[in-house]
Amino acid sequence: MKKILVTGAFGLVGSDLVPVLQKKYGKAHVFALGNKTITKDFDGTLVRGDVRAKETLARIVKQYKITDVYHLAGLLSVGGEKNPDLAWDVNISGLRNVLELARDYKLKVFWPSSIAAFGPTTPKQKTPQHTILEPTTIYGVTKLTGELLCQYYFNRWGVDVRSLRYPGLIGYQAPPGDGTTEYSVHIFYGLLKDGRYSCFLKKDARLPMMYIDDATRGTVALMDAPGKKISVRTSYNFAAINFTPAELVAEIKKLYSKFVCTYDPDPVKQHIAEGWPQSIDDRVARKDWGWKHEYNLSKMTKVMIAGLKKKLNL
Ligand code: AKB
Repeated sequence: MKKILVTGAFGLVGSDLVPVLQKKYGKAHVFALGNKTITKDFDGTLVRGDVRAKETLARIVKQYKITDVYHLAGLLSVGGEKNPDLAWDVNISGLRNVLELARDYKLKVFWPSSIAAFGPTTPKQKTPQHTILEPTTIYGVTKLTGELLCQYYFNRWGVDVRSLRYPGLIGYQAPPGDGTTEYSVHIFYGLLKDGRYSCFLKKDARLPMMYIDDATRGTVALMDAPGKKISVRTSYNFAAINFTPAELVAEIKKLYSKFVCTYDPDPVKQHIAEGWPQSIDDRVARKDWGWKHEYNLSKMTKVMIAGLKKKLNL
């Protein structure tokens, strides 16, 4: 039976992925690694540690007989620009530690890359799987480096590591992280708490996005796929929807006509957004292991509002 370690278990992806894995494999088989942020009433097996501490990770792997790692811990684009050294250390040293342990203990690994691995020289529309990768943020540099490390550990040591280039992910279980696409989560808090929101991107900043349930389903499907179906060992393009802040506002206004959104673009965040693709061609993932998204803009907006209302007791 699998024994699964999830690092970054209390972040945006982990908060939704851990319950999915607990349901599939049983609570006793899923170990949630937290460092600073740990959800108060977490229902499951909590282990504490920092992904930069290889010895701690090795102890956990041995003690709990871990077979699979979902290595989600990492800084995002905006947080990375605030502290590039920390971004490199957590995102790269952490990943190397996991890959080394995966080689030594024959672990299967999932690691998320991001649309941030692309850059201003990448084709912006329907960005192909294999294309120009010249990221300009430290976060993007760590994602591109990480993709190549994953491929290297697969080719050189046979480590079964699989990866997805996550677009902007939208969910309500965890508070929004320090990223660029995260305006699409903050906006729902603004809507429900104040009836208004001041957006840090321009109204026409189109970006690839995905509802979190699609992301967790796709992540588990990739990990479940037979190895012979995996043709990409850097990271798969992975897409669902794309929209601009104005389009999201229009969708929200269908349900809350009085909602007010103003625009006060932050130069750093807007610059990051302008360096990323607007839409992604993920046909390779669809062909290789049957990826298919389920949430469009309207469905995502409705579940976000209902879910966040419940979470905030409104
Ligand atoms: C960010 O905006 O930094 C992240 C991402 C797209 O990887 N959400």
